[in-house]
Amino acid sequence: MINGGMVSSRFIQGMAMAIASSGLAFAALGHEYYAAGFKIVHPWAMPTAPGAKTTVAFMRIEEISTADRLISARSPIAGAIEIRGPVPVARADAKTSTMASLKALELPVGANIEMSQRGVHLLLSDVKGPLPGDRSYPLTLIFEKAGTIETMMSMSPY
Ligand SMILES: [Cu+2]
Repeated sequence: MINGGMVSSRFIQGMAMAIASSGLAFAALGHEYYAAGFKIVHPWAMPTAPGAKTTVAFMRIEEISTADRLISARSPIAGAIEIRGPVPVARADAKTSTMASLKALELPVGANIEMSQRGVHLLLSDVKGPLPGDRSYPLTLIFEKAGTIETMMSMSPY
């Protein structure tokens, strides 16, 4: 909550959405993990239906005080995890981008990274599913400097 307005409004929006979708008068706050040089907030993945082989995972990375790079991820529920993100495509008529596998996600000092479907996210393939929405699974994140961070990925955006 160090960023005042922006975080607060997102927080309130998140709370409102959680209350609207659950019918409950409270919401679980995002779980957090502290690494040397940054904080990881609420790793989560889309629940999957039976038969689905892929899903996507997201998190926020905040309070970055030491530049680092997310270089890989793994989980017992997925055969492989790729870091995906938009990369620019050179075209004569327009600037556009396409989704591609990234070697790493850069964590610049001072940045607040929010993974998203259209931005950077994790793509889990060969998923050992179905993955219902009321569970959590291990997600190991490997950073160049901070090393290996063990997290739990909830199957819910809240
Ligand atoms: Cu959480």
